[in-house]
Amino acid sequence: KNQKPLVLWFTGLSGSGKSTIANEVEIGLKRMNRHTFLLDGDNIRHGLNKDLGFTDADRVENIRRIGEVAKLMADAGLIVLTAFISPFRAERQMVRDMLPDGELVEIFVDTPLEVAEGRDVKGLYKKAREGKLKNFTGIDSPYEAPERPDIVVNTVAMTPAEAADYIIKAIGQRI
Ligand code: GGZ
Repeated sequence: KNQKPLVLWFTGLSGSGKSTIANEVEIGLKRMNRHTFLLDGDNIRHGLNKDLGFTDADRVENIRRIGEVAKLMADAGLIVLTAFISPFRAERQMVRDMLPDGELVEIFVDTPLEVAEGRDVKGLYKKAREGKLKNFTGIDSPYEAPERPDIVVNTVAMTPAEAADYIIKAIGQRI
């Protein structure tokens, strides 16, 4: 059976687990012989979007370009996974509107700020609290949680592997 194109759009705070979970989902989809591509900070913010920082305007442009790239890849038949904070509702809606009906799956990686900040793997929250890093999401830049996400994963109750299984089951009928 031919696979249907799909964009799995992960949104959540820095340190919420988006990249980890998206990686696990990609591994699962590959095991199912699906062709996938994961867009994340490593391949986008260091390349196509290396001219962009973290002002509101730059984040909007970051998400717009990622949406366009995801659309091209979905047009080529891939299952695209994206792992960016994507803090603004309006831009997530813009991406949804860019794509054919039903092609975008918004996945909210619902990790409370206290938990993400408690992990602080890269020490960025600490820097932000000390005022050494400006416009940090959740500290002095907003995160607008999705109101009607297609899928929500609670990373306090679930491991990344469990969250990935849950997501793959939830999209089961659509792939
Ligand atoms: C938020 C920042 C910032 C600021 C650098 N605010 O945990 P990380 O390191 O690996 O993930 C964060 C990443 C966020 O980039 P995105 O492209 O996902 O953001 S957005 O969708 O809002 O455009 C963090 C790092 O970049 N980082 N400065 N000020 N995250």
